[in-house]
Amino acid sequence: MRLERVELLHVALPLVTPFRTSFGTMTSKDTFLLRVVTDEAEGWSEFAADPEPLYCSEFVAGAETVIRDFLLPRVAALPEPTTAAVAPAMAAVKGHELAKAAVETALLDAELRAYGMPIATFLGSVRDRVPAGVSVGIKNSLPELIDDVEKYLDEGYVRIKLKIEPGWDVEPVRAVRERFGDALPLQVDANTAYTLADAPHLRKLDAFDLLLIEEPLAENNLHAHARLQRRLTTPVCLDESIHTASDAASAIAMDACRVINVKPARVGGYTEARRIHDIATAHGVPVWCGGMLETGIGRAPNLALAALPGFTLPGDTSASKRYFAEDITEPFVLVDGHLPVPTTPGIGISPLPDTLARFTTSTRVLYGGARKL
Ligand code: OSB
Ligand code: MG
Repeated sequence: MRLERVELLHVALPLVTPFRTSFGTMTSKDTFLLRVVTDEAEGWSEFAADPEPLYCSEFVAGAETVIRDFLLPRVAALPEPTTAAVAPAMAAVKGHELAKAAVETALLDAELRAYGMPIATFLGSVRDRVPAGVSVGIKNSLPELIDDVEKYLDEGYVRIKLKIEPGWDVEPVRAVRERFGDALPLQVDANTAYTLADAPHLRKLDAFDLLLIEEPLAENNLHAHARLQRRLTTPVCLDESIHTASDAASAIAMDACRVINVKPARVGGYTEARRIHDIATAHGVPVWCGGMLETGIGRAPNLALAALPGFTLPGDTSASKRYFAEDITEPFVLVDGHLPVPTTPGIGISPLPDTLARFTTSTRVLYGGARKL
């Protein structure tokens, strides 16, 4: 397989409803897709972060520079840009996991298309559909929250995640438990909004039998998360703090978490995500697949990952209409609380050309000939 060309397409898709977290409010998904062209097939991927570095340190304009100036030259220097060779070639560049994931995934898509192999087969997926959870943002009032949760449960979602922050934590959890009962699979995500001094307050959540509390403390502070876990019965789950399989091994060894949110983008791509699944599963630590409000391009391969045997908790892999009135791919539709695992070669989906064109705000050639897009 020979790399001929890499194109970057900026896209902006309005969200059906603003999504508020402890780090900010998103009203649209503004990011870029990568399209790689090889002599054998083309491949697609989506950069998972946002224009501003509020969830993580990476951001759209920075990733574009990193990919163009540091990652693609290393990949282009390979005799063949196979999935096995790409991550090692990029390893000298520190960090930038989300940018690396975009490069690796587009090339993986091209390679698997050339083989005629679906990503689910490549990863070792064992299910043909995965249960869908939904992440519910911070609201202005409890009645508004209850209405939203009710709507999602009516649609069939099998697990609810509430975004929390100081001032919006125990009361919303109590309200949802009181209205929907103790059997509802329920979890919370703080996106680093608390400190260890909040441990006595966070302990109040133990009364509500939550599946987990996600990333309560500062990113990368495994020690603090381990100290918090000792004081909670609710399992601590890490998201932002896990960038590599090595981080996962350390966190598990320190009892800094009892569950891991695996976002392939956050850990540099699907090969590292698979390693984290393997390490966690060997230790009896459940994993689940998180999300970044991706379009169908990012969502399709996430569904394949979520079908691995160690993904025993429902993911934030929601249906397309939870995010967008119109997606740039065929939409993923909830059936009986589940989404289907894609079965066509590669990541299992392609952009719809006309729709993509409507949502594309600009394009660039990052590598290869300057043929008009
Ligand atoms: O922390 O899991 C998170 C969305 C954007 C950035 C970070 C997070 C989220 C979500 C929603 O919780 C996940 C999704 O539905 O895609
Ligand atoms: Mg999270």
